[in-house]
Parts: sequence; structure tokens; C-alpha cells
Amino acid sequence: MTDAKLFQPFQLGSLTLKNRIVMAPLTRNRAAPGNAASAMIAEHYRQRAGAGLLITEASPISQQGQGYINTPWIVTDDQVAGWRLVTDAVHQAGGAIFVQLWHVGRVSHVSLQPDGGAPVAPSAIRANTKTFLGGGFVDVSEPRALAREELQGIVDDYVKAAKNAARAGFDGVEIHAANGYLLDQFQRDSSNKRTDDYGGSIENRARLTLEVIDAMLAALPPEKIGIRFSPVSPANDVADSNPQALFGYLVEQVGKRKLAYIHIVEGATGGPRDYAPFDYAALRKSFGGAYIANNGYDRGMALAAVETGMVDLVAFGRPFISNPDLVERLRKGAPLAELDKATLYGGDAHGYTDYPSLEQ
Ligand code: 8OZ
Repeated sequence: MTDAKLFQPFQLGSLTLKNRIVMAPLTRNRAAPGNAASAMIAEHYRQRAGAGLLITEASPISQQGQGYINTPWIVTDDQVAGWRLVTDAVHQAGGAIFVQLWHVGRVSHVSLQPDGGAPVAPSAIRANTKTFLGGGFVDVSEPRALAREELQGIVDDYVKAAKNAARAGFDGVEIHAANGYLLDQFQRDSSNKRTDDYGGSIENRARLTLEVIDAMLAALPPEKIGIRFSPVSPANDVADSNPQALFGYLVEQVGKRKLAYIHIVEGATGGPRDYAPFDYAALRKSFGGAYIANNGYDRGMALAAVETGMVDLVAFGRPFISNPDLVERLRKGAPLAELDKATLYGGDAHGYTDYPSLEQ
């Protein structure tokens, strides 16, 4: 099986990935103090550098963009220095790493927001979802609708974060436009009820995401920018009346801008792949570039999807938590270690950097 296409190199822009297995972004809430990545976080990613590409846990681009406690931001010099520990460790281990840039929008809590204010959203509609505040999960707060005049400031925050990513030594950035966070709240018509040119038609609802990309292209070449979508996922209480048309338009526009890849959560995030009907092959065709498939893939599915050319790369999430040497295990067909759910969010090195490799 070692000659399977899944284990062959892949050319992503000017970056040669050593295999077609991607580590999906995984929020772990271990950044403290100062919401900065640390030596422990660097060790976690170093252990997983066998992946062709690592995508970091989501990294807030501003305090307004933060929705959970102890997530590593990419705003201040100290936070850039924290991420530099991560990129150095991964590069020394022969890996490649993109950082996922994140604004949570309404999926936040007043206790995390500037001056204890309301989280922001396209429309003042509270999400039926929870956030993690340290002690446990709590309901998110009632959001306020963003004024049109505020949107440029958010676009600027994305550009600053992209520049910080380059300073921190990342190979690229992934725009988090999935899972019901800010950009996805604008994209989908259950959460976006705006009557200005950012709401209503598909073109209007896609506008903020495309403005973020276009502004970022002034700071980074397109081959250093990827984007993640979750077309039918109900994560964080979003839905759309016509996801095929909406995301077909979005990825066609992303394709025109020649971004490195689209990273697609197929089905419900962390849940059923057949949650709602959707033609992912048509989506991939509308984009035209590299397609990273994610959600519930096992070894057999990943081997087949890459071998037949249905997808270019496969991202594994939860299996990478408990199997730092996941690529080796998949290559050998070795058994996978079980995940300890109690140590997923928050805590220390236990359940984070102490999962053994097969060798150990
Ligand atoms: C789980 C817990 C907290 C955040 C996502 C960033 O769903 C997340 C996330 C997942 O994209």
C-alpha cells in the first residue's frame, strides 16, 4: 500500500507536500497566558509533522473575533512569536503548515468581547449554540448587527493577520469560512437578513468573503491562501435555502482568484457525511484547483478517493489527535488509538502531547 497515491507527493503552488494527508484544524484551548501559542503547542504540531500539510487550530484575528477561551490569536508581536515556535518546530521536522484565520462573529460571549460588549453578526439573531469558557460550555450571547461602516475594519484585521502569518513563518493561511462563524454567517440566508449590499442575493452574501480574499491578495500570493467551507453543515446553527448555488458561486469566484485550495467539510461537521444532499464533485469542478476533502474519512475511503482522482488531498481531524504518527499508521494499516474526549478542550500536556506513536 505504500505506493498508493495518498502517500505520494503533491504540488501545492510552490510547496511540495510529502503526501496527500492533511491535518485538519482542531481547536484545543491550550493557549495561555496571553492567548499566544507556546512551546507545548509547538511540540504538539511537531509530533504531527508527518502530514503532508498541517492546518493549525483556528486563530482569532482580533479580540472581537474571539469566541472561546485560551485560543491562540495572531494579533500581537508576542502572539506572532508564539506561532514562530510552532512554524520553526514543524519546519525542522520536515513539515509544512498553514494557519487558519478566524473571526467567530456571533459565536461568542460578552465576557470575551471588548468592553464586555455584544458579539457581532450580519444580523441580530442569536445562534442556538454554545461556546467554551474554561469551566465548561455555555450559551453564546445575543449579538448585534454590524453597521456597514464596520466591515472594512474587519477586512483590515484579516489582512493584518495574513501579514502576521508571514512574519511568523507560516507557509500560508486558510480563511475559515465554514462552521457557522462570521464569514459563513454572512454567506448563509438563515443568519444573514441584511437589506444592504451584503445581504439578499447570493452575490451580496458572498461579498464579505470575497472582499477578505481580495484584500489579502495585496499581502500574500494566491498560492499561499486556502479557504474552508462547510456547504451543508448545521454547525453553530446556520442553514441555507440553496447551498449548491451559493457555494458553487463562491468557489467559482475563489477559482478565478487562483487560491491554493478549497477545503470542504462534506456533510455535518464531525457528524454524518450524508446530512443533506450535495454534489461535491460539481463544487470541485466549479473551483478548478486543489480540493481537500474532510469529515469522517477512514483509511479505505481516503485511499480510494485519492486513487480515483475524486479528491486531491484528505484532511483528518480527530484521528490526528490520538495518533501523532497517523500517516505511518495509515501507510502500514496499523490500528488507530482512541481519542480521550475528556482532554479535548483546555487542560495541559495530558491528552495533547502525550499520545504515543507506534514506535513509542
Ligand atoms: C470545536 C470547538 C471550538 C471551535 C470549528 C473552530 O468548528 C471550530 C471549533 C470546533 O471550526
